[in-house]
Amino acid sequence: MPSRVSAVLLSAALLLGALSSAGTATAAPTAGTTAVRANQLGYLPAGPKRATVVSTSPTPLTWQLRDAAGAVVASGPTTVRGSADAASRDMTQTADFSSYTGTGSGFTLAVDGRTSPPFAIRAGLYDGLRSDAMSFFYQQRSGIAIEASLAGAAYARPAAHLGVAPNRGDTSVPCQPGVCDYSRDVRGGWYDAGDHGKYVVNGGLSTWLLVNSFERAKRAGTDAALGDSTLRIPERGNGVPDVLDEARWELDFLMRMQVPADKPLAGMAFHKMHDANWTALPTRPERDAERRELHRPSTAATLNLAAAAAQCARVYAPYDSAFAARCLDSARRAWTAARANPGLLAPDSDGTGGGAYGDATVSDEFYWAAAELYATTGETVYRDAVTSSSWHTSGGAFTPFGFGWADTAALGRIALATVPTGLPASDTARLRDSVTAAADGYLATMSGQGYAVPIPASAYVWGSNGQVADNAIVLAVAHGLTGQQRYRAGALEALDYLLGRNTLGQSYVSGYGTLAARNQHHRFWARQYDASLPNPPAGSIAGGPNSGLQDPVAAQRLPGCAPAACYVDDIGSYSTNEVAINWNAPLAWLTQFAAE
Ligand code: 9MR
Ligand code: 9MR
Repeated sequence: MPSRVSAVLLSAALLLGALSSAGTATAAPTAGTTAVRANQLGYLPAGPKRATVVSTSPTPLTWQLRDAAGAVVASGPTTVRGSADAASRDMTQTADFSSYTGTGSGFTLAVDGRTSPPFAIRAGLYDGLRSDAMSFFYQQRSGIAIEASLAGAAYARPAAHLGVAPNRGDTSVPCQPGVCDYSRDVRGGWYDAGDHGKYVVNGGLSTWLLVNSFERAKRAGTDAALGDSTLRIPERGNGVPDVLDEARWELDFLMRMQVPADKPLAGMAFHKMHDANWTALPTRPERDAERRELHRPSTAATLNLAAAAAQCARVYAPYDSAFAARCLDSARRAWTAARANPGLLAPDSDGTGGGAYGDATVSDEFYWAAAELYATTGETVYRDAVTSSSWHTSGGAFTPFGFGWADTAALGRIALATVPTGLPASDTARLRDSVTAAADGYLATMSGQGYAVPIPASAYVWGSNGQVADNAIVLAVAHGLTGQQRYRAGALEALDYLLGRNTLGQSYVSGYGTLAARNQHHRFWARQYDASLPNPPAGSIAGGPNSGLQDPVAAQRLPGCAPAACYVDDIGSYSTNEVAINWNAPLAWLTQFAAE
C-alpha cells in the first residue's frame, strides 16, 4: 500500500508547511453567506437532497427551494456546523430538502440572498451520465477506429497503434533492453488516461470494476439496463451485454500482456507498455511516433491479470463459454507464475514516457486474485490461499483512503462478500461485516464534513475524485448487502460532491453541470491547446483536488490552497485534472447504481 499512502503523508507534510509558513493563505472569511453549493445535475425524487451553504452566520438560516418560475415550493432552516470544514476551510451550513418530492428542472436553492446553480429533480437523472461514463471507455480504445456514428463527429479518429507509421506499436512491441529478446503483439486495450500508455495493474482494476458493476446489477435483477444495445459501441446488437463487450476489449489486451509458455517467466504479465519518452500535448494517437516498449513482468501485474481473468471466467460464461475458458486458463497460469515469482516488484522509479505504477506490497494482490479464483472455481488451492491470507482474517483491507491500483485487498473482500462461495457461513458473515463497518466509517467521515465527502481531509491526493467514487462503491455494496437506505444515501451524496456540491462549486464531470470541467489533461481531447481538437467528451471525470501540487501549473496557480480546493481546470495540470480509466470506471459503476 505503498506509494499512494506515502503520497498522502507527503501531501500532509506539504500542507502543514503551507499552513504554518503562509498565514496569508487563509484569508479572513467573508462575512455572511457567500455561496450555495448543490449537485448541478440534480437530485433523484427518492433520494437525499442536500446542499452546502458557505456562511459565517452562527445561527441557522432559511433555505428556499424555488421552481423554474421562481416560486417557492419548499423552505426550512439550515443546520449550522459550527466549525470550519478541515478539507475546504469553509464555514458551512447544510440545507436538507430531502422531503420535497416534486419533480422538474430549473430548481434553485436560495439562502440569505445567494442562489445555487439550477438543477433538476427527476427520476432517470443518471441515465445519460451512465451511458456517457461508459462511452469514455470506447473512446479510449486503442487499435480501432473511433466512429463518428457512435462517438460524434468531433471525436472520430482513425485506428491507432496498429503498426502503421508513424506509430511504432502495438503489433510487434519489443521489451526494454535486458528484459526479453522478442516482440509481442499487444494491440488493443484502452489508453490509460491522457497518455497513450497501457498498464496492466490499472487495466485490471478498471476492468474488474466494470465487470463487477454488471455482476452486481445481475444479482440485484437490474441488469436489463446494462444489456445488449444499451451503449454506443460497435458490438451493440451482438447478443452480449454491452458493458461486457467493452470490458472484453481490455481483457483481450491484458491476456496479450502475458508471457507465452515457451519463454522465461512464462505466465507472468509484463507490468506495462508505453512510449519510451513522453510525447507532447497535443498528440493524436495515430500520430504518436515514439518507440513503444514492454517493461519487466511484475508480480502485481500478474495478479491483477489473474483476478480480472478469473472474474471474467465466471461472469462471461453464460454468454461466451469459449472466451470464459480462455480467461480461466490465463488466470490459472498467472496465479501459478506469481506464486513462483512473488518478489518481482514494480519500482516507483520507472516513470519515463509513462507512469510507474510501482507497488512494493503484493500480499493484497495475492488475496484479491485468490478470492476471484476461488469464487469462480471453488477449488481448494485457491480457498487455502484465501483463508491463510492475513487480509482475510485481520482488518485493514478497507482504509479511509479507499482501494486503488496499489491497494486491492478490498476488492477480494467485496467479491467474497457478494458472490456465493463454499466458505463457512461465519467467514462470509465476517467479510460482510467488514464491508458494512467500512461503509459506516465512510458515513461517519461524511457527517463530519461540510460537503459530505467520504474521504478525510488528508486524502486529497492525485486522483482524489477516484477515491471518493471508490468509497462510494463500498457504500453501495453495503446497501446491497443490508438493504439499508443510509448506505444508498451516502453513495448518492458522494455523487453530489463530484457534480458540484464542493468548495469550488465545480462539477468534475465534463458536460454535466453549470460549471463543469472541460480542459482535462488529454493528448487528443486537447482543445485548450489546439482549436481543431475537441474538449473531453461528456462523462469524463477529472482526477480532482490534489494538495501535492505535483505539476507545474498546479504549483504555480494553487499555492496555499485548502486540500479540497487544490484543483485547476487547465490542460497542463495533470496532477489535478487528468482523466483515467480507474476514475471513470467507478463513475460508471456508481451511475449505473444511481440510475436504478
Ligand atoms: O502527460 C503525462 C500524464 O499523462 C502523466 O500522468 C504525468 C505524470 O506521469 O506526466 C505527464 O507528462 C508530463 C511529464 O511527466 C513531464 N513533462 C511534461 C509531460 C506532459 O505534460
Ligand atoms: O493515478 C496515479 C497516481 O496514483 C500516481 O500518484 C501518479 C504518479 O505516479 O500516477 C497516476 O497515474 C497516472 C499514470 O502514472 C500515467 N497515466 C496517467 C495516470 C493518471 O494521472
